[in-house]
Amino acid sequence: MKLYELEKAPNARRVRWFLAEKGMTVETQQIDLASGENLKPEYLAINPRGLIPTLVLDDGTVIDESVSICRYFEELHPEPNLLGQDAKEKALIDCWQRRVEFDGLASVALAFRNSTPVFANRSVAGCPEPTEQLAPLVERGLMLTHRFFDMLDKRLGESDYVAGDRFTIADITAFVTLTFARWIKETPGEQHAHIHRWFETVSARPASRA
Ligand SMILES: N[C@@H](CCC(=O)N[C@@H](CS)C(=O)NCC(=O)O)C(=O)O
Repeated sequence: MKLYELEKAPNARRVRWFLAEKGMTVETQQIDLASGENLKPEYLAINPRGLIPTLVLDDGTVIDESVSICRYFEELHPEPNLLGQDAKEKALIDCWQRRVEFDGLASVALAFRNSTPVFANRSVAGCPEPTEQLAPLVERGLMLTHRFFDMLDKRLGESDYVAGDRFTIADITAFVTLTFARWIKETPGEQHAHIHRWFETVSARPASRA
């Protein structure tokens, strides 16, 4: 199997980190988003959505969503468990993972894609048609990012990790979201003490450097 990805890209980092937690390695190929390699016919023949990460299995099956790729690896290598052990834990981890992804990662991406010069006219990831950057969407993305910081801090005031008392995929998505937010110069403030405590703990994991 082969994983198409880009070292710098937040979604690709989620998958790399997940693999590193499990001590797994797979063949990878870097796809340069800045130069638009993901929108060239060669890559669109692999993934018509023009997105990374994309996992292609030996039988040609294409899996092109980060969490679905992680789910596949979890089935292959169940330990350490990152997606939940029983019905309740699986549902809660999925719930927090999705909250962080939709409320946090997507909000940072909205502000980033609509403001970064390298994506001028490419404000929608994977879209080959020109998509102009829109200032109101930057404003919206920033507002939602701040709301996300408040929500995450409140959550981490209630539990050690995002989905409960242990490290899971929800922490990977949240941590990657916070480091991605630095690209738009947004960081949690002094009032977000729970985030800072958790961030320090999670940064100490060797796989966080994957
Ligand atoms: N929902 C997808 C999102 C994937 C995504 O947006 N990837 C970005 C890189 S982080 C991308 O491929 N961007 C393409 C582009 O910049 O045109 C996932 O979770 O895998």
